[in-house]
Amino acid sequence: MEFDHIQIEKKWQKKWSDKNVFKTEQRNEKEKYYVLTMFPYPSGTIHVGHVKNYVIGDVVARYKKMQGYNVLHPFGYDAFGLPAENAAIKRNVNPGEWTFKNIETIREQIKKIGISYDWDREIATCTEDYYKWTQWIFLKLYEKGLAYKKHAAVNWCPSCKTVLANEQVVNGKCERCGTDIEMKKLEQWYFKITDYSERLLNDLEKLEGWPENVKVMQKNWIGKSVGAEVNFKIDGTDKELKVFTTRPDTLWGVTFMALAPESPLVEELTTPEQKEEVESFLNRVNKEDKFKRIAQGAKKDGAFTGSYAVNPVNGEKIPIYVANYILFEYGTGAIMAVPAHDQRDFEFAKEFNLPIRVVITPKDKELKAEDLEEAFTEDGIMINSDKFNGMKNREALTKIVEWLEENGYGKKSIQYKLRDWLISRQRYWGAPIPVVYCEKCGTVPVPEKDLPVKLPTDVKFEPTGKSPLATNEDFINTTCPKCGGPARREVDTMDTFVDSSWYYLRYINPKMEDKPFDSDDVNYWLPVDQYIGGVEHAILHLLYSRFITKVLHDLGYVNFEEPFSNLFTQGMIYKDGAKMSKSKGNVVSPDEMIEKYGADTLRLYMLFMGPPEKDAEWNDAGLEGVARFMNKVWNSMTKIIEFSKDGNINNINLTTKEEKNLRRKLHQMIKKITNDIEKNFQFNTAISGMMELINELNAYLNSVPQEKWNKDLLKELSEDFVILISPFAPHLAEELWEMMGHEDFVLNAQWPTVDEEALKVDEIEIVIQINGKVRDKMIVDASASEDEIKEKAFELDKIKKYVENAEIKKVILVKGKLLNIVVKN
Ligand code: ANZ
Ligand code: ZN
Repeated sequence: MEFDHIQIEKKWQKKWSDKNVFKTEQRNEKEKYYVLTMFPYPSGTIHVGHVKNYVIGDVVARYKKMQGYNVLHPFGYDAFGLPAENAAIKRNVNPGEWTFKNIETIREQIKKIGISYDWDREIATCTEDYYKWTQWIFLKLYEKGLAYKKHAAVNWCPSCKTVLANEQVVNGKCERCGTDIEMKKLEQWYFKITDYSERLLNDLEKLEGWPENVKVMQKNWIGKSVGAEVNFKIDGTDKELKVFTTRPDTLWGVTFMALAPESPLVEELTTPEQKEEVESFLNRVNKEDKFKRIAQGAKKDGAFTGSYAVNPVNGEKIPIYVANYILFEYGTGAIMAVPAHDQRDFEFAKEFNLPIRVVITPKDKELKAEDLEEAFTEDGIMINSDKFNGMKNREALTKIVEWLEENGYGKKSIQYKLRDWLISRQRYWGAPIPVVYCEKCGTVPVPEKDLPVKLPTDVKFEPTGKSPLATNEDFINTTCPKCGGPARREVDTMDTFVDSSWYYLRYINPKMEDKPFDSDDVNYWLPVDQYIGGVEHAILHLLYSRFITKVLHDLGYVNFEEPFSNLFTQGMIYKDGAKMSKSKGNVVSPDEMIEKYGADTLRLYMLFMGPPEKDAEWNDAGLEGVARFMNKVWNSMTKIIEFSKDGNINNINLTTKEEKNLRRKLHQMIKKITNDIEKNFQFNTAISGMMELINELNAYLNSVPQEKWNKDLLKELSEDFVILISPFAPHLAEELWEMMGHEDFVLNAQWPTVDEEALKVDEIEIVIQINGKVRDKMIVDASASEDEIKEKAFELDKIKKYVENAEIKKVILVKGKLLNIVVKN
């Protein structure tokens, strides 16, 4: 019989759907297991890279289900966002129409792959019943003082015509379209994620099931620095210039101060004589890209303000500069510069001919400023630092901070690189920010009962830089919920990362109307036991989700503080040596592969390509190989299923060596495959294990005449094998399972357990050495005693001739391996 994948896959997909087998019970007596794969942007069709993500999740879900867990495995769409809007503008259709069409296509694609999603829980973030609750989350943050509006210089993509979060700017370019970012001053909404910096950092430690590299990325993104804030008097005034430094031990080496160009102090401190020079610098710097300007190795530029600061440690007067490498948004927006020990200060000092003073020197020699070719940034011994001379700099650092505090010159300070989350977008296809502006009452949040603030459909997409919502007068003009007077609606929409920061909670109660979710249900299902997705979301999405979870925890809506217990980041699939992309024309579509080879073969191949966390190259020949294996499985299984139908797996008698070997292999492979799935997602080696087992089976079938086949053993083997392969190739498995006469689905079967008895080896090979030289080997019973082994060895022809006429000095047995005979001739 041929393996007819088209017909078989269709048949089972229909049965699964008709019987709703993937439906999850909301609660039952079983232990719960929540497996989640990152949901896609429905911006077109999915390619095999997505498929890999879903197949990994599906293997875990099906495996856990057969292990007896109550498994939740949901799917949805991150459906708001720029791709939909841009595509819609290009095609002149409503983004919603375009999005829902894509959703239809993707759903059909996924169903053809046989992923075991509970489709009753499907969500799309762009539907009213979803974004209503995204707006609700905004209101909760607003009530808590965690959503606020401020004027700020923001990253502006002139091509996408929208503001971008710092996180969406890569090397000064828009993450999406690659256009150079400009700075623009706008009033924007922010979420105060910085209130949670310390917790977001510390709780990383609890996430034992996360890859180390992802935790490091999060840690660096939060960027905690411990140091001091030091107050410098501004000479001739009673004003102070505060700086943040991680190196208070270098205070005696300060030779100039520097302000960020954006600092309001620049205007205040610039003397009339220096005005021209400073202004011409500011003109230059305004044209510079902010990200390039502060990058390591960038050319240092600046100007002297004409003012001086006084160093609190020694009363020295130090010139105050404005410099291009100082960030306004970090620390205090001003620094104390120590050119001898900070590379950027060193470069600036060289450029502007400023003094360099060494205050830390290596143990063995004394560093001279004139010998420095770059800053000395290592630890060492304090010099030129008054009473701290001779101390190790790290020890001095602590003492200096104490001394600063005692004298009111400064205090210990902790800074984070993490900035507040800018959530305003001047775009249409997102959740409207639920706020109105009233002339009398000011900013007024929309009351919960009036949610959702619906996205109007009648808007114009004009590249003005303003939100398209601003073009709909009916939308903008409203009444104030507080005083009933005339008010205007906020026209910005929320960053789509807000939508995806809580979607894993909505899956629990996807249709709930009066609440975003039920706390008891969520507390049962969460945290997610296994989250699976691409490493490209290692920073933003995960950080934002962790933040929102913590806020909801603090508000009493959930009882956990981390949303994802275990995280798996899968590798990408390359084609022709490159990342798949439409523009390169190297996208492998799953539909075509399914048509030709079947979903099961595609699934198996995706996981056989290599360890799933590694990138892998698509290879048609590899797929062909897997297709041949599938046929082999089909042929050998169909051969034995009929034959062993009336076998009894509870009464297996093994008489021959071949039977024992085959059953040992089966249980070895149950053990191995279970282990490979359980630990580190080693699906590729699990599949190799299945191949090995099939080869062993065929060897048995070919070497033993059919009338001597062990029915009971073959029944056990075929049942167990079909269960083992079912998470990987579920359609094939269901078909074979049905052939065996089972009425229920294989998905509802129990994962096989290892019979340790079967693993036992009953014969072993012993190598025999005479005076350390290998002379022969023999097979003995595993239970043979030492005397029996000796006796048998002495009877071997090759050994006899050495021992017969010699004096036996010693016989040493290394159990299970080796017999060493020492003789004297
Ligand atoms: C004096 C000093 C001496 C510094 C020395 C370093 C080495 P991280 O680790 O990134 O927190 N700095 C402070 N605020 C800054 C700003 N707004 N823009 C640019 N640079 C700024 O770095 C902290 C160090 O970066 C601070 O410590 C300060 O330079 C500089 F041998 O102070 B340091
Ligand atoms: Zn009002």
